[in-house]
Amino acid sequence: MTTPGPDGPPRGFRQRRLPPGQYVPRGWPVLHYGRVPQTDVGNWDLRIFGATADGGERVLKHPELMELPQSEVLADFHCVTKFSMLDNLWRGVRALDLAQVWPPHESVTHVMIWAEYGYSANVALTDFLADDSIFAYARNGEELTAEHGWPLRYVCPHLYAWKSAKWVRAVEYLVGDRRGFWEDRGYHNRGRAWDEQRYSYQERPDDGPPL
Ligand SMILES: Nc1nc2c(c(=O)[nH]1)N[C@H]1C(S)=C(S)[C@@H](COP(=O)(O)O)O[C@H]1N2
Ligand SMILES: [Mo]
Repeated sequence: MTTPGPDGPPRGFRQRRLPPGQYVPRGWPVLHYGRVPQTDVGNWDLRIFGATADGGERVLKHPELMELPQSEVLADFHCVTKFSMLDNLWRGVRALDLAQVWPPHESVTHVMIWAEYGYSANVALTDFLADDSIFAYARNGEELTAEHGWPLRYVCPHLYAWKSAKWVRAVEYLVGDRRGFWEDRGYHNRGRAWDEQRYSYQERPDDGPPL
């Protein structure tokens, strides 16, 4: 992030801190495919499955999730449809902390984030374990609303926001890459915002599994 000078931000500050092609809208848009689920946290759980280190599967109820180390991540958020939200203070459980308690097998290369209604997004293990990768339940001191992903959404700010799945229900450790919902429907498999990896036609052979 650019640091403001002693007299405030230099000219063009807004422009220069945004990845190419992005703009800052008024307000926080709500964007997703399908309906907003109604969640009863009493019946909610988060499943960790696939290639776990010990081969087992874990199901965490909401209180168990809240017992994990809590963190905050300050980051911008970039949608591929070009809006960016600046300075979001996400609060939740970092993916790294989750992976420390329920580690992936050493052969794991990617992670699939699963959400309600079968929405999914794949991320490379290196992106999943990055410092800014967090399972969030609050933003800027306020609990997320249902339309923004409550009770739990994933956020990986350096990747386009379709990877930041709302209403997360499971984490699947993968021993090879597999495309998620949008990665299968025209968006870039990796989706790094600063490299403007928007569409699958931009992919090079090593960016993802063949379409
Ligand atoms: N479960 C789910 N999560 C999702 C989506 C979706 O369709 N379903 N859309 C993604 C897209 S494209 C964006 S830009 C962000 C938008 O998050 P917001 O509505 O909180 O701004 O959610 C992401 N997470
Ligand atoms: Mo998006």
